[in-house]
Amino acid sequence: MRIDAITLRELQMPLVHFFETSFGRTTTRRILLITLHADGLEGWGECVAGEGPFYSEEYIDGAWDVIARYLGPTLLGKTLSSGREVPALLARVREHRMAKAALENAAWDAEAQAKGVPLWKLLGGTRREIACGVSIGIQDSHQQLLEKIATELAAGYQRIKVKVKPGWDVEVLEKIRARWPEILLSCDANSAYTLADTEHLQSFDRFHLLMIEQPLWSDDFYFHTQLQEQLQTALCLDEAIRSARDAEAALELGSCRIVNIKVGRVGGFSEAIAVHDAAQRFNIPVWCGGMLEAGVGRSHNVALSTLPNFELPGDVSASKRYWKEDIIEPEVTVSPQGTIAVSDKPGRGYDLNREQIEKLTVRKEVLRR
Ligand code: OSB
Ligand code: MG
Repeated sequence: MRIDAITLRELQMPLVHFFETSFGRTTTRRILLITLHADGLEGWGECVAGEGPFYSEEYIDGAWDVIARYLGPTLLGKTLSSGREVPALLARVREHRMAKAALENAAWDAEAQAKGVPLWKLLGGTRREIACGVSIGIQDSHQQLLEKIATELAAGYQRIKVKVKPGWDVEVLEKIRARWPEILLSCDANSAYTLADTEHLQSFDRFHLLMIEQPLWSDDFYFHTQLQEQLQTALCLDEAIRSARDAEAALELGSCRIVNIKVGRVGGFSEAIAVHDAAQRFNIPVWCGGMLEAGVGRSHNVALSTLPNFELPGDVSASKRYWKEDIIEPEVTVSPQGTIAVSDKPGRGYDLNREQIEKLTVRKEVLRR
């Protein structure tokens, strides 16, 4: 595949319901979509960077800039036989993993179409359906949160994850457990605590959570090890794991017992597969995280989740939980058993809703040699 042109677009997509974490509230997503034009094929990728540099240092305007100035021009005119070749080509640029992932994943998307195979099989997937959980943000009231949980359980989701932060944690978990003593329940702090909160976090043990996700600093392994040693509950790292090397360091240190994989956070499918494999060597289960993706990113998450070590329900859920209308056709749907079935169609398995994409596009740039 010779890369003839790269299109960048920004879509503005209002969320059906705001999403709040310990670092802030999102009401409208700004989605950066990439199209690689190669041999008459179109590979699509979605950059999962946030609107601001709060989850990590990346954000959409920065990603757009580094793609338009550096990463895109590096790929233009190159002939690729596989998405696997992209990381080496982009390696001269440090970090900017979410920006790189959007390009690399678009190349895999095109490769799957060119080879006439489903993307999930190309990635090494083995599952025909994936297990789904939901991530529920901080709400305006406890009542509102409990109602949301009831709705998602009724829809069949297999695991509930709630966002926590100091002041929105123990009381919330107490109320959830009082109503649903047996459900698979976890919480995600997005780095809202410090080691001074160890005793407070130990008090979460009584809720029998599946895991506590990223309680401490976003760049830390060492202090998570100290915390893990003092907790019964398993820790899971999200933000801190940016590569397979990070996963190996964290697992060797004992910083966590579960790993969240986000393909954007680790820089693309090649590295996501390497993180998956590293965790598997340590007998550590992984699950697929989400970044409030629109349909392109969501379909890529579905494909990744079919790899064998994705043993726990992920945060990849139905399009309609986020969007009035998604940008793919069909939208991602979840069965009453809380699963998403994967398609045998070549490529990502979901067509683009081009009319919807055009309608939502607020900015567009085409890179050519
Ligand atoms: O930490 O997993 C996270 C959303 C934005 C940024 C960080 C996170 C999240 C989620 C939402 O938890 C997962 C989803 O439903 O896409
Ligand atoms: Mg998280």
